[in-house]
Amino acid sequence: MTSEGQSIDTLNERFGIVDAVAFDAGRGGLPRIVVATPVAEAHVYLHGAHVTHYQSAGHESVLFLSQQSSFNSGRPIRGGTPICFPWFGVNENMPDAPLHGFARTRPWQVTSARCTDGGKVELKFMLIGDEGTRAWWPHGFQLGFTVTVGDELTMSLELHNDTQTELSCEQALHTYFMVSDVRKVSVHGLENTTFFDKVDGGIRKRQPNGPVTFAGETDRVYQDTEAQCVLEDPPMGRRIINSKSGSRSTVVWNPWWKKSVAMGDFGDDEWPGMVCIETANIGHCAVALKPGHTHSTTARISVEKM
Ligand code: TA6
Repeated sequence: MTSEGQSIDTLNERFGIVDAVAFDAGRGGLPRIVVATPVAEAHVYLHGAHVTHYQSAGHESVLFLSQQSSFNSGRPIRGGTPICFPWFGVNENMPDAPLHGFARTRPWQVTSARCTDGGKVELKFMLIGDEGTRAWWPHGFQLGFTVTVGDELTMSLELHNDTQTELSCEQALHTYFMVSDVRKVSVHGLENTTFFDKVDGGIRKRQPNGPVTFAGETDRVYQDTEAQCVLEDPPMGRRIINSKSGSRSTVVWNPWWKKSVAMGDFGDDEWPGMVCIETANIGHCAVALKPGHTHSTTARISVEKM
């Protein structure tokens, strides 16, 4: 029995937890899970299994969500953590294919909701390859997604290859972080790392021995890195720590004003308030999965005061 197409009442009967987990009709009427405990709160839409909000007790909200975002089944939500799968960016072989793959615009099934140790809430979702996905990507697959909400936010993609052939795919947890002003923040952890600069023809460069700072549109794919990234935001008096496992690419992105104006689902003046740090596997760091094997890609997000 899947959760797809089930009513909000039925979802609450099956997966709701008093004083912790409730389903409601979110923006655009899309089914949404609201997690609210003394430790933290979060919102997750079944559309794309999309985490749109996370805030731990004693801290400000962590994720950016555009006020102009679409909330309908045909479009991705702009902000939070879109799941990019099974390709990242433009699909070179299919120019009319959806940017960043299909996972973020498919309805995911809820498979479990439970409270765990330390007042955490664990939510599990599943996306299984079907006729609709095979139209874009001719492979069977089972893609699990586990969200753990507590004093940290942990998101884990578990890709299982249930076919007889090797699978190769790209993926990203494309997280948008809320910041005071992109011109006043810095991202530490990528020092001396090779990256491909999508703002400069995709050419290969090397990060200097210093943090990433922002003085214009920034769109970089850092490769062969498993490093933890620390987003320092002095005006907000906080550090956001993005630790990861099962990921060898990290994307750093801010559209700046010109690209923001060109995006209909992103406010012209929203660009100073966000930075994407994306836990990914892209290009030569794509995932190659043998039959019967599983690959997990995990982002663990925490906040500390500066
Ligand atoms: O991750 C950075 C990026 O690839 C940018 O090039 C920009 O396209 C961004 O993703 C947003 O993609 P979207 O499909 O959400 O507009």
